[in-house]
Amino acid sequence: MPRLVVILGDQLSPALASLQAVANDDVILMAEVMAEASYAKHHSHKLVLIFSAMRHFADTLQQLGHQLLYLKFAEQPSVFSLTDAVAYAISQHPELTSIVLTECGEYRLEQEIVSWAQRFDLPLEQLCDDRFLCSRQQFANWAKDRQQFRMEYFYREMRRYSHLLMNDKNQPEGGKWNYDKANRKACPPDLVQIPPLQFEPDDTTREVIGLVQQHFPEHMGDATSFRLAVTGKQARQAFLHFVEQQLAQFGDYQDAMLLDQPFLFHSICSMYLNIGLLDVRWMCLKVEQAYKDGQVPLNAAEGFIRQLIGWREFVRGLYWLLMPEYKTRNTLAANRSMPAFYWSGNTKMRCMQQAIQSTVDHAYSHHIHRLMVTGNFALLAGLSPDEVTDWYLAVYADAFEWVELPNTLGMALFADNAVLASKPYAASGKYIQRMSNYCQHCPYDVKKMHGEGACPFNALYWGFLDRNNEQLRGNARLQLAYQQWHKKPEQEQQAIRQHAAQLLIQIEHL
Ligand code: DLZ
Ligand code: SF4
Repeated sequence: MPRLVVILGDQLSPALASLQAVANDDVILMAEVMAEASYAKHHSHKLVLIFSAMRHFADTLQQLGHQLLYLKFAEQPSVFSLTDAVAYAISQHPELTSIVLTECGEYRLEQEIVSWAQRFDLPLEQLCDDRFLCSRQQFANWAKDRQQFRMEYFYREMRRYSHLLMNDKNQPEGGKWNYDKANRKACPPDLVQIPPLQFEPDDTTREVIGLVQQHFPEHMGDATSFRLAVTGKQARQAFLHFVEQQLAQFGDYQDAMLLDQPFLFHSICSMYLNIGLLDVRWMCLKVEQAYKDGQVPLNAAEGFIRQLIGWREFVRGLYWLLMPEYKTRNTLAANRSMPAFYWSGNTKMRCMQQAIQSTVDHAYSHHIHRLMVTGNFALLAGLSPDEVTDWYLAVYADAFEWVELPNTLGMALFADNAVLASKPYAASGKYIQRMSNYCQHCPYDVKKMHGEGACPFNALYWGFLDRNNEQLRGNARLQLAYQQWHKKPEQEQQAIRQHAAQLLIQIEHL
């Protein structure tokens, strides 16, 4: 009974559930299609990464002797979407009796996939994606009787379940579950940083770079500067390089930012993990081993493992639990259009310019750039969650909706009615000054609240609290901030309000 086994562009894992049971007469389908390449205006590096990694993965499947139908981009004029690709495969192989795939990562695509059974009149089997530690069903069980979903409690369960960084008595290594407070040091500008591994494009990648330049010339980034890993082997090399060279410092400096240092001590491996080139359990075991061998401190190992088995699994669980309604939320009724500089980096605000420039150059910026610079600005300025979430989904090579939407809509924009975060991550310029050296290189004055040359983050921060007073003043974690606001003389408050309003009028020119 030959089956059609569909492998998606973010399912490039040899251990994928649907590949485990492939029989000799099954046909594996992989397709580079316009619909997936254009539902967001993906960064050109993201397109090169996915297409090149798909082609390399297909080569491996072929070498293993599988029967593979691989459709290159624009090769078949009738194939625009994955549905068209399935139709084409069935027309070429009328002997196929069913369709199998591992559950996909986005609600949008899952809706399309479930329509295949009826459309093609074939049974459709969707397998659980066991590349995640926690299945959708397990998460739903965990969430069932809870009033509030807090990552910390979920994370503790995942630590017990995986037994990562747990001692013989099933207690957390070092006595504490979470060393978050030891992850927030500012980084001295002269600390030596070893950059992530880069890979020269091979013939396959060069061909894909040409394709992306030809078909997606308007998309962000210069495809010719692409130097990412495109195979599992390269991705593992890149990750081990991180563990050996950077992880020890990652613990202290994971929230730090430095001028012209887009990577600092971050692994940039989320983009490999999210398309299946790396395995989350293998990564965590390597990090745990580095700690056990005394190569990295506990705050580094725990901080890294928390991101993977805590945060990453938690946001995926919430996404599937709350979609599709989740995407429509806009708790603070924010509706301002995004200024054009989000696409170019052309702004005088040094912190924004740095975060956006590394996005343009590398389809990457690290979590504090995303949360506390570009995300914080979007929150303070009341930018439309629809537009902002589209931007994040498009410009980051690691962005798929299951991970991007909760991080942006919930964490950065506080638009999800406090499901993900218990308070908005709103901050004035002071936070950015503390965690970076950007303010020393900025024409704005971080100490000034209003008037000529004042740091825009300051007035926008107070303006945000003032504007959302009705909704936010009851939040226990904002009491101190509101007390500070109310302590300001009326005249000062008025000057800040006026400056904030002026900034929003001139937003395109900041
Ligand atoms: C993101 C992406 C892109 C750009 N292109 C393809 C493609 O051509 N073929 C494919 O199978 N998958 C692609 N993907 C990944 C899918 O969009 C992905 O499976 C969904 O985003 C769900 O996570
Ligand atoms: Fe950003 Fe304000 Fe600092 Fe300039 S002064 S870098 S705008 S926080």
